[in-house]
Amino acid sequence: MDYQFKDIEKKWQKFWADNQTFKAEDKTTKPKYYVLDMFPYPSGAGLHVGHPLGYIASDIFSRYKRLKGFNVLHPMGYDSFGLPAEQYAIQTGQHPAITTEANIATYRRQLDQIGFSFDWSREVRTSSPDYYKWTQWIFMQLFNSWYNKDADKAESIDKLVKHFEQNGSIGINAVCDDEILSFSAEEWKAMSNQDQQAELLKYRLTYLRESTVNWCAALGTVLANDEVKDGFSERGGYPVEQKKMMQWSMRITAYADRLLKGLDTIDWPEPLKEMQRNWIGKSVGALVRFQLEKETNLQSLNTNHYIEVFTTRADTIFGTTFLVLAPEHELVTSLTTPEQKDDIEAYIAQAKKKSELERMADAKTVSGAFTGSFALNPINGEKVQIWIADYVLAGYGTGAVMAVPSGDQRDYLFAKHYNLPIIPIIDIQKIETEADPTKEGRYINSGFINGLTYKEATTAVIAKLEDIGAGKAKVNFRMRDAIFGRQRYWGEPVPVYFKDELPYLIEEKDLPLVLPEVDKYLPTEDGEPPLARAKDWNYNGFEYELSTMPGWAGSSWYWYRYMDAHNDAEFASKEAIEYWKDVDLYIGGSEHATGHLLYSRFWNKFMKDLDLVVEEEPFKKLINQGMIQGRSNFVYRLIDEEGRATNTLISHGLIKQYKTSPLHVDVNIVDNEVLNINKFKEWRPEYADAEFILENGKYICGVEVEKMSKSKFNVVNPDDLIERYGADTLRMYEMFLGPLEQSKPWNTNGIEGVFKFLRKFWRLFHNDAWEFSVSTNGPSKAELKSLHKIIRKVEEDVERFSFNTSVSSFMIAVNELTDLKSNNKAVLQDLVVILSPYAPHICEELWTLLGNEAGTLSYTAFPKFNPAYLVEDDFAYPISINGKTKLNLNMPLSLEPADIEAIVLASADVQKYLDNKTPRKVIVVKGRIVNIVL
Ligand code: ANZ
Repeated sequence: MDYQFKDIEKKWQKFWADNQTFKAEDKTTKPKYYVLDMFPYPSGAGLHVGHPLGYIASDIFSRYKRLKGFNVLHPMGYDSFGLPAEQYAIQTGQHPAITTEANIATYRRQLDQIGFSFDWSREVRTSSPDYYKWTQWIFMQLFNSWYNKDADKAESIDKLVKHFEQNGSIGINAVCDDEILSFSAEEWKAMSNQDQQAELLKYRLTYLRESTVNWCAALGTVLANDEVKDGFSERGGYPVEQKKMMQWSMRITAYADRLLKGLDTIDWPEPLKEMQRNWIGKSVGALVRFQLEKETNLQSLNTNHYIEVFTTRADTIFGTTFLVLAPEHELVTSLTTPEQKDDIEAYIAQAKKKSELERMADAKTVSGAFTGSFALNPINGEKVQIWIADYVLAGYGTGAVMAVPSGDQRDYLFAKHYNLPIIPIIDIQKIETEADPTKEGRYINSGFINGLTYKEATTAVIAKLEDIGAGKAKVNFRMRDAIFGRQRYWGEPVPVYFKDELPYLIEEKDLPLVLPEVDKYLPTEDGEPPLARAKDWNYNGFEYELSTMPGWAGSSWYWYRYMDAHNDAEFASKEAIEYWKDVDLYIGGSEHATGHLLYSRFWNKFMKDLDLVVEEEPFKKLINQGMIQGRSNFVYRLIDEEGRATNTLISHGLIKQYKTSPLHVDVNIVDNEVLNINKFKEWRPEYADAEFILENGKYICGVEVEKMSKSKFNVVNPDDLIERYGADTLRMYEMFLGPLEQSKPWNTNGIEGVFKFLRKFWRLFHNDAWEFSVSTNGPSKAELKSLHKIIRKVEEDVERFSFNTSVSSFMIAVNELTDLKSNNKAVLQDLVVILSPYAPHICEELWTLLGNEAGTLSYTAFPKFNPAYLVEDDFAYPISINGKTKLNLNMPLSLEPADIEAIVLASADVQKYLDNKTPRKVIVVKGRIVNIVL
């Protein structure tokens, strides 16, 4: 029978499902291997050909590892809370659970069609209560923990309370809020429960704090930085304000150093690690206190008679000519003199409209306002002006900087603009004239550090500051605590209720806290989140938290759930965690570099601290698959004299001769750049009577590579390709497109070649009448050579994730075997196993046809490579006479020189050249050459 991919693929997909072929074992002596894909958000649009790229690669790897004797865990699930379903719910009133369910069904159908070897028995959905019960449970553990810097790990809050009861706050070295109280054990015990709880909240790893957020009143919600553009919401264009709001946060900053160090222990792409390093942004510097000048209105300042700045360049302190505070800095009001009040207030109002991102990005336009007050440089006593400007961020360092116009570009621009002094502090001339061979630059105008290098100066200044009590060394991180709440409906409810305005956890036995029903998915009229609409929703009369968890909550631990997906007593059993440990290979898109991958590492480290998991890092090796770009096709409309596009279309090769305007055309009605004219006419009513100027009787379309998107009509749906060519062809073709990590355009044109290859492969097992026919004779050397070449190649390729290169090697192997007219059973059976990770359906079918007992080849052994078969047996010896090569003679490589000499001299062909002369000498170099000297 010819290659009937449709029947074959259906049959095997059903077999795998019915037999749970890919169910990973929980107890086995086999070594484990965990291959994870980033699970998808099930959107309404379904999969396009770009989505499965990473899944195909991970599937090949999983299947390969099974053949190599590993117990492979290769699960799949859905990150099913999120915005699109909610947005759709708002528009249509349809419950997001219903949309989500329907989308998941589409995804599942599409994934099944591609023949993935997922263990579906472990499927997870972040939006299902039996899953988010554990997301809520982990939140509770975070709430019940604090970060002990001395132990460098999270510990239980009970332990902290015990310490407070015995020793008060002395001896606690925690990552916590800035404004914590100092108290003795007695004072602690004397506090009301309310006050104690308020104090503990400053230590908890998840906590409520007033944070600055992008608040969009019209949408009734907080927006992420990338949802705000120029002070307006990206969606709807409503004004967005910087607003202080009580928000749940996660104290990820406690883990900054460990998140940084851990990067050195994992096998991830270097650019991705670098992005995380930048995001964490470790800065080694110093805190420096500038006393306020006496005239300043000190009464309203309480205790802070100084401004503290964070600097990474303490060495530049002699160049400080003014201070700049963030407009939100707490001292701004008290520092502002009556004369400057109007200026300062106007400036603050304007700064409020900009998001933090814009403030940082906007380096060219300088703006600020003078407070009217002065401070004193602690090192040289110089009096400097105090300004506010929005380039200083409230949330970084201390929210105040010492401005050094001769050292910092922004300070320089600012000084120029407002005519503030600039003091040069580095001897530039010396560097330029080679007088300073170190090229480091030495200090001038800098008192006791004059003549020192950067390193020496930094150390000297910090030592001096510490000496006079005006500063100290300080490491700062750019990373902030992560906001952990959204004022939206379709997310995990936070398992917290409020009593006397303080948050308390609900009891563990009351988990999951299920998302309540609401009449609408919008905020209430007075701006409360949608959960406020829920009727009779309270915890024994106390109000629940009304915000829900952010999108990243459910995805920050999901790989553990797959280890033990149906456990309702624990998020996963100890046993399962100890066996599976961590993810060996994680494949997904690079867009998650600093979000998901950072939060997951954070939660993992936290869970490790609590001994809930065993590994410090969750994902040992990570690969980012490249993007599949779209390949757009264009038709060209003729432009008439009045400049209007007409309904006459010019073929691409002829457009130089006309004035035309390009138009995207659906790639699905273009075959190898040739437009299907009839389908085009049917495509849109306005083209029904289009006319065409053709080349060689065809309309040729133009091509461009762009993002794959609906609006560009270049989306290729895997369903259509599977329908035409089958999943095995699609799988191999996606790999054939190029290296996995590289972005590349989709080009359907080559798929035919891959399909033909699979048919040719099928043909090897069949005679001319398409009857299955293999021979059981001993394989020839040539057959074994072809086979062992491909065994070695595929093994090497797959181990280094180079999937595209194996595809071409398979083609070569099949061509060689076809040329050899091979139908040797032993050889072909091994080939079936080697190819099966790439094209599993056809291989399973052939495996069965080869007479293997009904069942799957998934757990058979990958053929063993034998180098002996690759050793060349014969060698075409070049035979030269007096140093000139005359001919080649084939001889076995095993022959010794004496035998070779005998054969050569006996050869009639050689005799012709000898002219009946007796050679004076015959030189034989085994395996290289024979030279006859006459
Ligand atoms: C004086 C100085 C002189 C600085 C010089 C730089 C160069 P990183 O490396 O990112 O940590 N800075 C401190 N807090 C800031 C804030 N809240 N908003 C904006 N800028 C702030 O950068 C630290 C440097 O950025 C600090 O060192 C400070 O300027 C500025 F030649 O102090 B520097």
